[in-house]
Amino acid sequence: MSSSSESSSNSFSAEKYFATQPPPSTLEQDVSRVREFVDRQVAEGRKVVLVTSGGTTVPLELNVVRFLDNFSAGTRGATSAEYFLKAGYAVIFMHRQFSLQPFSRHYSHSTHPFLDFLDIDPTDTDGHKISVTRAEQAQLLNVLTTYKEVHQTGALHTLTFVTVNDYLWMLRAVSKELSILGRNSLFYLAAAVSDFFLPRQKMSEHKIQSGKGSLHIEMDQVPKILKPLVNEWTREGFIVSFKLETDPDLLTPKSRTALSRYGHQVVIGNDLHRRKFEVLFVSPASSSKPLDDQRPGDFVETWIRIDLAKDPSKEIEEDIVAELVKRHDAWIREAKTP
Ligand code: 9Z3
Repeated sequence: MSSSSESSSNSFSAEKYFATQPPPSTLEQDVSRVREFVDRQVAEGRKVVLVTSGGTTVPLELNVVRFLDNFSAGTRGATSAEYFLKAGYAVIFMHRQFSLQPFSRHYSHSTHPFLDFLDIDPTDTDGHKISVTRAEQAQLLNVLTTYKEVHQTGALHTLTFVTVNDYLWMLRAVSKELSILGRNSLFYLAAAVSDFFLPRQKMSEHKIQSGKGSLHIEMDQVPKILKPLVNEWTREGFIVSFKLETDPDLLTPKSRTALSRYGHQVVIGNDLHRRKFEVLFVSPASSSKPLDDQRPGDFVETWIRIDLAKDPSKEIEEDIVAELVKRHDAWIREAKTP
């Protein structure tokens, strides 16, 4: 597969993208449910966070057999969603189908399969009595109690995407719905989104055949969606994007570049191998300076670190969310100050 990552000839503007790529078939239905959810939160005076989570796919065929995927189990998004709920936010959890979700993530089939901690009572001759092993009871009770409370209060709404096309259309539609909340909305963009895609017009209808030996596919660049998100779709939302790198030397400069380019509130840089115990917050030192004229000193940079050796059950998302809630509250207060 060949691609030229720096080529601009194959980059789509957001406008061109939405004019040429079809929306997912369930979009209208999804959006009307989001609208109802948001209206309820407005009536109840809750702040709303959109959490995106998991990786997007890029199908190579219309009748899709093969696709390109982006790395993400959905841990960051699902864990953060729980801490936002705890902080009193209503959460729209927009996630990759089958990736981790709030609450059920504690019982992932690969790391903590629930069948392993269920017991069948041997004294029950019908074999109908099932119980939870003693060691698991406290945690399950805890998770289940919060899960039930969240469902009762209606503070969590879930949306599903698979492809990068689903993701882009949904993000645009949901962000427009959130604009009614003004500064009371927060965007937490933790999904791992493909930088490249294959436009529908270039896709093979049927499964690509292997008879010709090697495979060469030229992909186009996915539009930089943060730009219209910040400038058009939601002018007042507090926007937090994530930057994922594998080369530690690139983390700080790339996070700064993302912030300067789009002019939003926070970029959280994370290294693939260190993301569970350290992240870098980058935000503008001054919002008044022209974005294309910023230097390293124009950024405020803060590392959040946790010590997993000391406290293995600590989740860095707890500290990330606590910091963001503080900053979001300050952002809301700032608008109220004459
Ligand atoms: C992230 O960087 C997330 O923190 C992770 C979370 C994907 C690393 P897990 O779900 O992993 O806990 O397994 N997300 C953003 C990745 C991304 O695609 N960012 C774009 C980029 O780096 C900018 S929007 O260019």
